[in-house]
Amino acid sequence: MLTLYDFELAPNPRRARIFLAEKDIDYKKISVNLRELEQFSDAYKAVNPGCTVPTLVTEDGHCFADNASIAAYLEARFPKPPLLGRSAEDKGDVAYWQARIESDGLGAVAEAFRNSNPAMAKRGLPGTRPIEQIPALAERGLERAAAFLDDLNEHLAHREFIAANQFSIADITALVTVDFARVIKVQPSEEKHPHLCEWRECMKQRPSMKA
Ligand SMILES: N[C@@H](CCC(=O)N[C@@H](CS)C(=O)NCC(=O)O)C(=O)O
Repeated sequence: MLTLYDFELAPNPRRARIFLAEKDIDYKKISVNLRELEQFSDAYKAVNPGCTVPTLVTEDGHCFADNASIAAYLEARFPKPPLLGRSAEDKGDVAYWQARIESDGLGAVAEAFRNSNPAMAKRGLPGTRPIEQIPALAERGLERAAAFLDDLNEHLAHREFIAANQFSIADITALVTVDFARVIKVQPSEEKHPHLCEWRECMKQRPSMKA
């Protein structure tokens, strides 16, 4: 059986859990408690030397140490339902939006959170090297995250899904990003972001979102 190294409260493993749930794949979960810094234990370093979650380990011991590789592997092995796009054009569109949401959305929220939260002192970026927080980056992250919500709202004005007129990994990443943005107190409002709020409500109806 596949094994997912996971942490319930963190956004990146949640992306992998939702992806697995959408494909209805059975797997075993092992929790790596980031609050207790278990990602830096020797046992976990042996699994993923980058010390981040999620990591997916296959039945024969192959490790995939981030969401991009996990999604590529699962899509190839379990093609249905397709979450990276169907046609060549759709795959391109999904990849475009996935990259944009990761950098302009999740990247912005992480920038604000990691550069301001006391629990993230000397952990401005994930990994084993100490990286000082930069308060100006926290401010920039807040501005970028707010702009991301505005842009996403505009994008969703005439669309049911983020990319290619179908549910995809881009919706998963966007939903996880918008939910996680609560940690920096940036959330969409009905007045300012009606299309984003409507899309979020639809996404929340999917059973996978509880994974
Ligand atoms: N690019 C990676 C990012 C993984 C990542 O940053 N995970 C965070 C949790 S959301 C982590 O493991 N942080 C460990 C730390 O902060 O030390 C992916 O997409 O999976």
